[in-house]
Amino acid sequence: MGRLRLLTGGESHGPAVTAILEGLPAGLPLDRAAIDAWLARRQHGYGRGGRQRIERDRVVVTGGLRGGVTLGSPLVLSIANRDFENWTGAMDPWTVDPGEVERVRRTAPRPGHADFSGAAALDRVEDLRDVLERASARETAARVAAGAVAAQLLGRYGIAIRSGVLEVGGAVVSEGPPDWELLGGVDPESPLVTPRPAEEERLKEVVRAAQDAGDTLGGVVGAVVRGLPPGLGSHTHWDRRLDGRIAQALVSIPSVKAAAIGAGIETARRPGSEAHDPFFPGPAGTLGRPTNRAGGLEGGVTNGEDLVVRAWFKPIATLRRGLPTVDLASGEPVVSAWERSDTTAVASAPVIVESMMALVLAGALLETLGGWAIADVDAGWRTLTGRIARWWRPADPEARG
Ligand code: EPS
Repeated sequence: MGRLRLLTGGESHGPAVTAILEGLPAGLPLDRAAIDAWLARRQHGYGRGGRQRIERDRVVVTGGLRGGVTLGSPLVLSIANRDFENWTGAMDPWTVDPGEVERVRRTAPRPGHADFSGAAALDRVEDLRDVLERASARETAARVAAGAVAAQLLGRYGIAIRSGVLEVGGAVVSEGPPDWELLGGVDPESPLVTPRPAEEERLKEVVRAAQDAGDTLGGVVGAVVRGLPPGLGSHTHWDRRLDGRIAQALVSIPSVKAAAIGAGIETARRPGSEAHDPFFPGPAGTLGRPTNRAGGLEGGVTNGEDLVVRAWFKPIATLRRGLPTVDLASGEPVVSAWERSDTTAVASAPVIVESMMALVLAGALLETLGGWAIADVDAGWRTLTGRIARWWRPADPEARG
């Protein structure tokens, strides 16, 4: 993540999930309410299961912050799992009750989950619980807390992100890459967080039908970042290219199976004359572009246009109706187990996508600007924006510098 490093830890029904964000400058004021607001967005949405009625995600900071201002040391962010109190016998880090451990033991892997593959990797096939607890998408709460911090750093320089759900279970709200204006239509309180809240009854029907059938649904999420200066990332080496770093960050979100930048999917089917974005002289010597098919990145480097991404989520792997599997203890064919699960978690996904984007982009921005004291980062911003001022202006005129 460029200059930022993120570690997360914690199991779904353990005491907490935790993020450690390393590489932030000292002197950055943080807004706790804004972090909690992002955590609440992640809990929101039509189609979630019973777990979200138990959890009330709030950030607890145990390092790297003093009086609401970063110290430049690793920032340690935790979110308690309220459900842990129902799981202490099985999940306490030190003392477990063998009866409880046996009660929650799983030996039949759910197809599509990490149950089998993770247990094979860690030699835990006799109890898949050891794997599924960590593979749970509960871990994304830690990413969102860290992402909300990264977004506050970006916001200091007038860089903002919008996101929304574009499709649910094949029901399309908006085809193709989204743009800033489209995502301005998202109401974060609407049931499915799409850019067309008036159409969400139709989508809720689709989710309800899947729920009734004991099935699950995926979807497509889009995000747009406005205000990024040209020149973040690098064309010089494969692992410095920002497009590759963004793709890795997005596909690492549980359930994401594909990611696209700009009109990446659509342009593969078009001739070059309809795939690229011509330059033309803009006002006062700036560069203008009539289109943004590249989605804000060329050669793995930001080009000053809006950065546009989409992520495709597969349906949740825990189905009430189950899927055929094999009990690894007996070798017998069985149907995968279900206690509770989400029918779709796609409405919680936009803020997770924003978080991963914010982390990668804040890391890239810090890499370019340099400085470990916020005053030096601000000076780096002024130097960069001054150097490129002939052809690029910040979207937000209030942006520092
Ligand atoms: C998840 C299973 C469900 C989800 C969970 C992810 O939890 P449980 O097994 O406790 O019912 O609710 O997501 C969260 C807890 C969350 O906060 O997003 C899974 O197996 O990945």
